[in-house]
Amino acid sequence: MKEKKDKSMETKVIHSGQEPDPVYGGVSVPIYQSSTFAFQSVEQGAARFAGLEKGYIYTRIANPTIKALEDRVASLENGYGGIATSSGMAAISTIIFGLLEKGSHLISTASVYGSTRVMIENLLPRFGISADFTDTSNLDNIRKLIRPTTKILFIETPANPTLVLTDIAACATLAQEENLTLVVDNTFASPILQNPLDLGADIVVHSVTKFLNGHSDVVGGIIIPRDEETYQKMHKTMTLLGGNMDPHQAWLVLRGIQTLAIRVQKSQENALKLAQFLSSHPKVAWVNYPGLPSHPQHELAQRQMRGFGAMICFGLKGGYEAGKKMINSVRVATLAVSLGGVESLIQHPASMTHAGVSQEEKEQAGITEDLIRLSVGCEGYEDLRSDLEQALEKD
Ligand code: LCS
Repeated sequence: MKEKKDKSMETKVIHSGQEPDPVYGGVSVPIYQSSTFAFQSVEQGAARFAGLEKGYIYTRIANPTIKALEDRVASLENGYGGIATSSGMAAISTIIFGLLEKGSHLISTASVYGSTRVMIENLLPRFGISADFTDTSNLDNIRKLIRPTTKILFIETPANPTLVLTDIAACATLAQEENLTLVVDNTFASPILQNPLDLGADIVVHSVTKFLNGHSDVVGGIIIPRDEETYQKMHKTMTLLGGNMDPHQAWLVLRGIQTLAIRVQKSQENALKLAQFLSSHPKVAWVNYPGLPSHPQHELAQRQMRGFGAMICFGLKGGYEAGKKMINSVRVATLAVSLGGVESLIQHPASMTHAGVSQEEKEQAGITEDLIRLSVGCEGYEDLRSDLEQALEKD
């Protein structure tokens, strides 16, 4: 891989992991759409399996197109390497099944993506693994839950959908003291705005479906461990569980990532202005956006992020009923789940992305009935603002 360590993010998103194709010189990474790779001899095949000779064997284990993506994201996150997966959920489950065993305990941010919570709560007990969810923005909440069997501290910051932040460096210190593996879901920030490994985390995970790919046309995930030992463990677990990415999927994400820096820049500029617009609107009851001084952890956002991101959540004075009318009336933003694409998306987490989480747990996590989540895209600001304005008038 070309050495890009000293380069800016804007350069790394374009070049890291990518060399002109050694066969024909193609500037774009070729799609090696092959499930298997020929050996020149029995001896060579055996040497590759034994790890004595470098080279590809089988795409579930490794593939050149997927490797280019893994190297690029590892470079953006300053990690040892990357393990690309079929989805963000495949990445999260690989981490959990790779690190935990019967009797293990996990602590997680309460406001995490709905399926992350449902998976941890519903699947893990069948394997003798238990979990507690808490507001990880307060370190004392975490401390109180640590048991001798606690192995993972899983945090999502900014959190889906509440945009509550957790102090990554403080969690890293705690994790080190207590011998926990700190896993950070960095999907909402993207590596452009936040690098958890630099703040002491052990593993970063992304749903590449979101900002990394950025075009709402691919589902995928990636795991970036900080050290080689964890990388090897995660890679082995992924190949055994079988949640690998596909080469064509990897190629689309490689292409999407090349504009990550400029997309994030544009969408967060839009988001800050929209958050300010919503805050001053008479029908809006509250707005949560890390870039507003009113955000409870605005100071932490300035400290641990390089920008405030493109996600906003807010509630209307008329509550859920008013919110429903508003969401049904937007015309530029699209009513859909997911986030981080070039197009703005709006949704209602309590009945959509977090519908599987119980009422009591939603309340504990701050996922209120009136909460509307807006993923701000790269459209013209005035178009987005006037669209929200006309939709708010429908209430
Ligand atoms: N982590 C976060 C923070 C997410 O928001 C999601 C998906 C995942 C992991 C899982 O990734 P996937 O398997 O979907 O690639 N979040 C979604 C959301 O908020 N709306 O639709 C999906």
